Amino acid sequence: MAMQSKQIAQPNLSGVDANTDPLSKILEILARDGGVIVHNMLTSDVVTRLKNELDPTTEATQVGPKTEHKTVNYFWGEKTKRFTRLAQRSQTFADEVLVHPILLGVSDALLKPHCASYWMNTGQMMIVMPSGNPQYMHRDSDDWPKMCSPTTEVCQVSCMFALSDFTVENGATRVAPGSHLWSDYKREATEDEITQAVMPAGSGMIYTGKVLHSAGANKTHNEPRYGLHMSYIYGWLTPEEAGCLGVTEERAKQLTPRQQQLLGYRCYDASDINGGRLWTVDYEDVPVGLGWTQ
Ligand SMILES: O=C(O)CCC(=O)C(=O)O
Ligand SMILES: [Fe+2]
Repeated sequence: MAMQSKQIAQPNLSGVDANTDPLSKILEILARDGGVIVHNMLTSDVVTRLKNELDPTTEATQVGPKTEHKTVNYFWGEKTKRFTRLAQRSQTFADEVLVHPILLGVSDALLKPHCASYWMNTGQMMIVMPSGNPQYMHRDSDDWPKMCSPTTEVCQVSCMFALSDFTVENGATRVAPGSHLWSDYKREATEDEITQAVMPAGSGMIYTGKVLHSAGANKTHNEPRYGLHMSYIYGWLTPEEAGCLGVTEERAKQLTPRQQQLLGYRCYDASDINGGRLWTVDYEDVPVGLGWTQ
């Protein structure tokens, strides 16, 4: 009789379908696992348009960090291309990703109870090139240490979109499901607690800022892994990306009020919840202060 190999329980990320599963199911899995794969979030036409519109920047972007910064560069990934300003560079990003109804639905449910409005944290291409090492496991909300502990509310909703198939070999995002619920955030995940967000292009792995994850290793010789990270935070938190500085006023005027608001072309008005009005120009809402006529 063949010897039975030792079975190690593998954690798994659940998968749902954007077209058939309700938001409540996504929220249920997010509460339990901290991450969920949602298939068919983007059609193949949208994926193609995104890649085409971003292609000139992808080509022009160097691999790895651009300047010296010990801690940032450790995080960046020596073989990873990163760039932002996606709403400036791609209409498809502005229309199909920034205001994706499922991401807004999840953000309405998890962020809105704690702020008057939420805005973009960053829209960022994360392209792991062949022979890229794995990134270290982290929680995205560690950007704001006071906001990332076992007892803090979720302050960040993120999605890693696959713009090419994500495979074990090409560096699909590694995730430790359930790590958002740990009582000790200093504890590191063991290998048997980590799974990978293996998914076809067009799927997205929605996760909160409290779950441990990282880019995987790209062990292929010639297959870049195209990831597009999109995230939202409370409107009173400082985002990673200076959204409105990455989008010119001229370009912003072509976008919808909702897109403008998410990018920081609107003030944060908390007067209805006993807060102040932040992010103003001449103490007015941004378009008024800037003298926009539309
Ligand atoms: O590229 C990935 O799969 C994840 C990268 C990541 O987690 C990050 O840069 O915050
Ligand atoms: Fe991350």
